[in-house]
Amino acid sequence: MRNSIVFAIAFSLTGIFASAQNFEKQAPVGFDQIKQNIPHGKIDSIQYPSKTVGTLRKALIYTPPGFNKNKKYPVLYLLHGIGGDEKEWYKNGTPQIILDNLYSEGKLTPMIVVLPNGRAMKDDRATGNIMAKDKVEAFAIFEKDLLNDLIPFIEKEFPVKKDRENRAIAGLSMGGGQTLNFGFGNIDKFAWIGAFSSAPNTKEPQVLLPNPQKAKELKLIWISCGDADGLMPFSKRTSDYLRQNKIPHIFYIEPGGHDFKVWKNDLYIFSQLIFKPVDQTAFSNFTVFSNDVKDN
Ligand code: FER
Repeated sequence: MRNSIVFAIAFSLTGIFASAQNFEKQAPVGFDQIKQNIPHGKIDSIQYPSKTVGTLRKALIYTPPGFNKNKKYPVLYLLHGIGGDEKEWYKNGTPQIILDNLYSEGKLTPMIVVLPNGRAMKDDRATGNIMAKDKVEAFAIFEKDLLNDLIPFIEKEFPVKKDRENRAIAGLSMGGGQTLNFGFGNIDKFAWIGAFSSAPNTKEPQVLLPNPQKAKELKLIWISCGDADGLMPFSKRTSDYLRQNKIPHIFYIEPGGHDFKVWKNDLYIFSQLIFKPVDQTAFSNFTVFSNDVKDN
């Protein structure tokens, strides 16, 4: 009798743990294919005055299907890589298709997505030597442009929620480094961070987060990288530091290299996790403990 009670309890606990594993780790076939019979969101170009750069700067903005000006939405700032600009995600990652499809399945909290140009300089096009010192530095200067120019503009012109719990930042490669640098550096401004395949612009962990316990205020720290990506050490050292300091986070190592196949998958999963209650106990289902991962 007693044995069967113990067995029953153990069995139901297995069920709880099993259900916590119901994270989709790979987007299903067709997730990025346009569907005609569903409602679609809208992509617009905007321009905002930047005191930081001294120019009018461009960004794209995606408003969700059924967008209603009388409601207020959380905002995701989604950042591009070293070879891109405000159109990189749109052209290569089709976030509007991925998110439209997720909305049609009821899998997202309605949000506005802003696609900025993260190279904060007068000529912010990805032309010439994209690795030039001033161009790389412009990715760091973007922190000021984002906080002091773009976010205030979005909050003035669009119906958005303005507290940190309704503001997320994510990005790929240089944009992943920006996400970690700006996200950890401004925990009072962002509660959700998603760093995809972060680049060498990522600050060293102790500089990034001198007071690691502060990171517990974040709702979600997502760090991901393709298993064949040479930039893996920048994600791994960040995750190692968080783990050493017992900061709950997702470290998701996925099949793939440094490309949009990986980043589209990241957006597909990350977008479903934000602006919702989070179950941090389920994070370990994503995490391959980084001791098991070889440095490249
Ligand atoms: C570098 C290698 C890669 C680097 C930046 C990158 C600034 C960025 C790649 C990307 O954004 O895709 O040495 O230095």
